[in-house]
Amino acid sequence: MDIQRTLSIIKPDATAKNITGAINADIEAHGLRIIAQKRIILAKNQAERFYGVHSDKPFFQSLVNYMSSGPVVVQVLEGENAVGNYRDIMGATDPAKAELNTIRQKFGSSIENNAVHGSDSTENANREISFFFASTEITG
Ligand code: IDP
Ligand code: MG
Repeated sequence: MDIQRTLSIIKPDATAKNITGAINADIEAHGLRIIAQKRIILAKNQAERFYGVHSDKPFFQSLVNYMSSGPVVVQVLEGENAVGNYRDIMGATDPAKAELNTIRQKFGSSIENNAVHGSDSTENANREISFFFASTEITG
């Protein structure tokens, strides 16, 4: 067993559609446990720092504007192989290319407005979890 934690974000397009519960149901149906969760609005400079790795990409400014355009739900997911498992449950970045029944295929609208974020490695998961949560806010 490799029990891991990963950071998930339900993005502004999904909170606008009022589908937080539907996404959470998918997460839980796949055996992941939501062990921390809060609904917040990201400041632009927070979104810039969070996505700093993409600062040289042509879509960076648009991504930052989008991520700070409305509420997001940040959450810590725990379970067997949580990082890779959640990436599988999410589907490809572009909803049009995502596997059937993945969260992005079902709920995403475009390559940018793609409903959810999930950490891409255990190292980034740790960094991203501590970006949003104090250890006292996480109950395993
Ligand atoms: P990921 O979320 O699947 O890990 P990344 O390449 O890390 O994908 O990109 C981060 C986020 O930036 C994506 O989830 C999406 O919201 C946005 N994004 C990625 N590629 C594009 C693009 O080509 N155009 C517009 N937005 C993009
Ligand atoms: Mg990524």
